[in-house]
Amino acid sequence: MKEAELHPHNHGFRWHAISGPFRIIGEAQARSFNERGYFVLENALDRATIERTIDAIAPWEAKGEELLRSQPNKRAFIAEADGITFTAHLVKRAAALRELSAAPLFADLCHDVIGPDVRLYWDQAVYKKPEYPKPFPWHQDNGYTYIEPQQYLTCWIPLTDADQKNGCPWVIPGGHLRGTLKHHLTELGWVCRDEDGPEAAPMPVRAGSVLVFSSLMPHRTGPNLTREVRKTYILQYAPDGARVVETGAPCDAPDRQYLILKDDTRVPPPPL
Ligand SMILES: O=C(O)CCC(=O)C(=O)O
Repeated sequence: MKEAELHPHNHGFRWHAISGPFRIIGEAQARSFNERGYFVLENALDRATIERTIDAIAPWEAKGEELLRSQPNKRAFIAEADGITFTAHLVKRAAALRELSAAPLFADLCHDVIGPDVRLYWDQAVYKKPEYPKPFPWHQDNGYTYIEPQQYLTCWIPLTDADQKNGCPWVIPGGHLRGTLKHHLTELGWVCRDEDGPEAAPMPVRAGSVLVFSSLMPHRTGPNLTREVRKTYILQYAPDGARVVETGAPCDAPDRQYLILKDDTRVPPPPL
């Protein structure tokens, strides 16, 4: 396959390798993050936390679905009623999610992968509805809103077991190393790669485990061919000082992009 073109904002990118001492990850996970762009944190969340997270998301996701139904073609940007919903900025609405975003687990991950000063950058639930046949196409998270530094952290937290039948992620190991790639916009989302190619690998992840990957790791998710909703909650963290390149805006909205770590010390989230 032809080498992908770089994003026009991406000049002179060099991968910043993570190194210890670590608080929560092991050497093998660090190596995987550096070489492949991702790792799995197994059994990181207990059942009660997952149930609490699902319950906190439910009313907002339902409202979003209802709103989509009232839109032309039941769509808004890349969301589709009875297909795929994106419910963003839930930390502004649900105390349980605010707590989760700043829990020691994620603060420790931020220390190991970004540190010493880190903010929550983005949060959203992504629900794939039963028998939704469309994939979510290959992209890098920094291909949506280009921020600098390009290298930030995505935690893909399945709330239901995710596998190839219901739309688990697929990854391109090593695809993070050249920085942000050129993307083009389609009806299904921004796209940096049209075909899987031989290196594409499915990443089934069970509820309770977390798929941790770089904002630069190309990934896609498959269709949901089952009769159940595939549920995931995504938390992204960026170094304090990160900015949106096109506007220069700092990623520090006080109500949702609060500090998680300051001088390597965990910061409790501001109250709702
Ligand atoms: O969870 C999904 O199906 C896709 C979500 C995703 O890749 C993203 O929000 O960047």
